[in-house]
Amino acid sequence: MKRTGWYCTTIVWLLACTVHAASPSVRNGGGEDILLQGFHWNSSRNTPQKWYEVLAQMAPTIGQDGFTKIWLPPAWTDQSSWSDAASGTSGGGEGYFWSDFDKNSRYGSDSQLKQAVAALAGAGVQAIYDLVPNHMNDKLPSQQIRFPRGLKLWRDDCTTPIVCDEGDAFMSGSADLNTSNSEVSQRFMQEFRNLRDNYSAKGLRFDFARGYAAERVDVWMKNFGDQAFCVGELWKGPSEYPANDWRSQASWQDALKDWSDRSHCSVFDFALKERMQNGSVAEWRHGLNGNPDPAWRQIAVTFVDNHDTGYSPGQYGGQHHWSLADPQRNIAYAYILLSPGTPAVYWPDMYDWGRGDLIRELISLRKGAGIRADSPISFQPNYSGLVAAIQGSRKRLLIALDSDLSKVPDGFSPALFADGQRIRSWQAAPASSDTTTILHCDNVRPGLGQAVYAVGSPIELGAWDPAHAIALQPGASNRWSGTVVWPTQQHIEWKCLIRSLSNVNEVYWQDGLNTQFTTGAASETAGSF
Ligand code: 7SA
Ligand code: CA
Repeated sequence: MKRTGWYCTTIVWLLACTVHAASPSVRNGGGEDILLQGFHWNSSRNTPQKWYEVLAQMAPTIGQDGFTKIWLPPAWTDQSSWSDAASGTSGGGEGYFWSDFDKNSRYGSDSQLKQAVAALAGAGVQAIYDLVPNHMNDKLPSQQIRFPRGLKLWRDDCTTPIVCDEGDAFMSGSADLNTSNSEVSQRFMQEFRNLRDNYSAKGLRFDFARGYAAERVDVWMKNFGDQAFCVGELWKGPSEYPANDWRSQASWQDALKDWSDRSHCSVFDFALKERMQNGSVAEWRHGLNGNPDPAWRQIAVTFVDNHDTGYSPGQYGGQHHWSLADPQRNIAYAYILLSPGTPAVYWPDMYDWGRGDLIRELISLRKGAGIRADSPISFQPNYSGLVAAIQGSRKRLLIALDSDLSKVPDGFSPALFADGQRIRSWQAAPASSDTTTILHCDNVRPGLGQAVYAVGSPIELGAWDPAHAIALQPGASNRWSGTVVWPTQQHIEWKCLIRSLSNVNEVYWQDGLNTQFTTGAASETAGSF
């Protein structure tokens, strides 16, 4: 008996180990998704059709356009209405001030929701539900049924100095629920499973993620489906953290990665959004999706605008808290659809404002090249605008947005040109992983007002365009050096160049043959004047 017991214990132990599959590094859907935000701020006011009817009707188109997931508006009924004298706006009913889990909402009836989701599933588009666990309408008696007062189910059920909340308050906080309360958490998990089992929820969006603990989201996802897709809306800039919080001194990217590491969910790339709003096109490289580390790129859900930041068709033009200027929208969609991260397209850009053709072409180019959320991207700072090479599994893409790039390296053929040449892209055979090489130019003596550069066949060396050669740094005994990261096993040719600092066209070439080099074959290569 003893031995059997021992075997049994061992087997149980083994099963337990295998059954408890390790949490995924991040629940980002696998990295091949293209998301559609399936609503805008005024969709709940759509007439004559209810919004869910529009979605059911559009389902085949949405699938053919290449979307794999759709972010639905909050399904829980929202009977609120508010008006703001200051801004002269009013609203309510959009789902973010919900009062019950009842799915009969201003977007349509429970059965219309099910019909829409079934039609979308039939078109190969998975439903992502928008959840608002931070708060609910605290003004309606109906909420007393599920969340009675005085039982520490609400933020302000606890007195000072601490409130019953594990995150920020929505506005005054009187509507905040106490997500750390097991009663509240259980009710939410029961409803999340209901969405999964009866409403085909294949993934979740966590609204106002600043309002509760990231760890809570991980608990909820383990309960909903440990491998399912989830994305958090953490819209909180460094200046909004308390001075004693490390994130007040960190970057937008750092705070987003920290939240993702604790929730194991992807995050809307507000770091990229902030650069799109406040930086030049060249600075869009500083989004989470452009991070050198694939573990950072793969958690990003990139977007140009959403129902808060952007305009919306209909009353007041929506909310437009932080809208990207119209002339920048096409190149912004080119960037998010041809670069790492999981791109999310805002409904009106696709179906109301005439960008659908461009977006369809960009989606098909992305898919043809096999670009994924974690794909490598290398930015070429020696050009104006944004020039980058993205390594897809099937093609290597070269993109030039608002750039002065004029010479294209051998091996690249034209892919997509649009928006009056502001968007240009080429594609080449897929390249293998990157390698780092040190380039040296020896025996070189630049004059006053001159410097030393390397110019050569690959894009990293300006495709033989002296104006886009890369600058080298002076070292000992007339040696100038620089480092380049590029795909390995590439045959390249290059030369040293002396160029005037004030006139890119005043150049002195290293004479003789080009230096030939196969990247990765050695860690450095040298030319000499
Ligand atoms: O300003 C934009 C950016 O400019 C840049 O230059 C700045 C950025 O930092 C800066 O660098 O971004 C800031 O502003 C954002 C927008 O406010 C902030 C961001 O943190 C901040 O950095 O984003 C916050 O607000 C968004 C709307 C949230 C973000 O998660 C949050 O971080 N988005 C989501 C959350 C909600 C709420 O669930 C939704 O809000 C969004 O659609 C969703 O995407 O009984 C309670 C109560 C009382 O406490 C109030 O006093 C009373 O007035 C109720 C009443 N409140 C009403 C509100 O006044 C009214 O506006 C409420 C019941 O209804 C409305 O609230 C709407 C909200 O306006 C709307 O955006 C809410 C509920 O219907 O639904 C939406
Ligand atoms: Ca809260």
